[in-house]
Amino acid sequence: MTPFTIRFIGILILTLGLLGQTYVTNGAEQDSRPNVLVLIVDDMNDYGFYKTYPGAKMPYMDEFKKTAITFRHAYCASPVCGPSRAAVFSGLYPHTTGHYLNGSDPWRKGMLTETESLPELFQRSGYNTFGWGKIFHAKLAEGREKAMFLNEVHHGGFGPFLAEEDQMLGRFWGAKGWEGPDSDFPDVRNADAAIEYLQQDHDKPFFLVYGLWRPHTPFTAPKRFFDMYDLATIAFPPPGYKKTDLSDVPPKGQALSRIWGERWDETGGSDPASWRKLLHGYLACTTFADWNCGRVIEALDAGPYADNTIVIFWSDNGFHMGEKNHYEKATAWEKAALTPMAIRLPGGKHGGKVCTRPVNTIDIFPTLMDFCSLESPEHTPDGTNLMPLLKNPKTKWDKPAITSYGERVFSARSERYRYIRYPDGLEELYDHKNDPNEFHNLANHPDMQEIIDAFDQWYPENWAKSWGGRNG
Ligand SMILES: [Ca+2]
Ligand SMILES: [Ca+2]
Repeated sequence: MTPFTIRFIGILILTLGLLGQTYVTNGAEQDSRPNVLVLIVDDMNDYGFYKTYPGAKMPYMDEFKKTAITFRHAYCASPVCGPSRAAVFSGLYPHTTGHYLNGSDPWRKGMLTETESLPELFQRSGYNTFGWGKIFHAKLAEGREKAMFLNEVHHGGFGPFLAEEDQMLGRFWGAKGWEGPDSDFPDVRNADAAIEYLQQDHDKPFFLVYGLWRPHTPFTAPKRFFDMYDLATIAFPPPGYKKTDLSDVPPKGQALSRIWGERWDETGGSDPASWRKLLHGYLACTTFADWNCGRVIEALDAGPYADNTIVIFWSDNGFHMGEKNHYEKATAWEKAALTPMAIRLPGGKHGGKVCTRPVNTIDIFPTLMDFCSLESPEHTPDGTNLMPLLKNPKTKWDKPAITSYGERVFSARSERYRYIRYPDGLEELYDHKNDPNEFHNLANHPDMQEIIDAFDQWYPENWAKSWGGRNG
């Protein structure tokens, strides 16, 4: 090493040291903005969270709800993983971006390549950002993940997969308890990482995202979660199932219900034993996800950030387990659009309250912008700032929650009704006050025209051309 090199390194160390000092001092003295903990579950429907399925168990979230505002009518912008998450993290609807389907490559095609994401906005606004697990369900452009999260994100994946003899319809299906260690599950390892982060000292407020891979298929979880249910006595069929339900549904709706036709035909209505088994698996995976989220929340509560953190729990979409003769998501009905969602304010303000106003997970973006005093992004998010509802969950609210699945597959939910319009103009309308399972399509009832007209004003004028992708 030459004397020059030694001197240069010395100056570098000194400079970095001074920079570090300034940084910490500023952070400690000036920044009292709240931390943010985001918990995302994958494909979790209303069964356990909203108690629509008798006996579905979510003990940890039951406790959490006592300290949070539960949004009983929360809906996703898209009823599948990738587009739903793209909408939340960009604040833009699928009909704005053209990303309606899984596999549309939302972050590498079209306007989202140049749209600031929520984690990027947090980082630019002076937050530490930490992401772990399933977050986007889509590839990001080179360097983009680094611009979002300070850590190197560990994703994990859908595994572990069941042994071939236990699979049904391929490796993504099947239902059986896992005999190996808990650590075989990415959700467990990722929760551990989030817990560790919550116990560390941070020089700035943080934005932490923990994304789970369950209750998404394959339906496997540590065996003890399967043992919490008795296969022989679980409620069966699910309360929302009616064999002839599709008779009053327009052809496009019927087609969506058959998007994976053979899956339902082979292991559903014609094979109740397999259907029951899958239901058992879904319940077990729901309870497993509840446990993982609960561990992270308990760590938050036991650590230094308990009182200055906003916690947001949501699922990227709902899930059919036979309702409308369909498994999974990718429909315009309540079962796929409704998502568990609860927000705990620092200090647990309004804990235990239930907000019945229709909201959308896309509203998270503008809400956090306001709540955490973030910089303004260049784009204007489509969602609605939920601050009025966080201040008073009974605030008057006229806007319905919009969910779409493909160009002009429009669905909207008010507090009482769900309205659906397909590209050919055919419609469905359900009155949830009298028909919570959406059995009776009232769209052609003459008394309902006024209700339909009210929804019509929310029908988007422009529908971005689809970037394609795949069904499901
Ligand atoms: Ca999903
Ligand atoms: Ca029906």
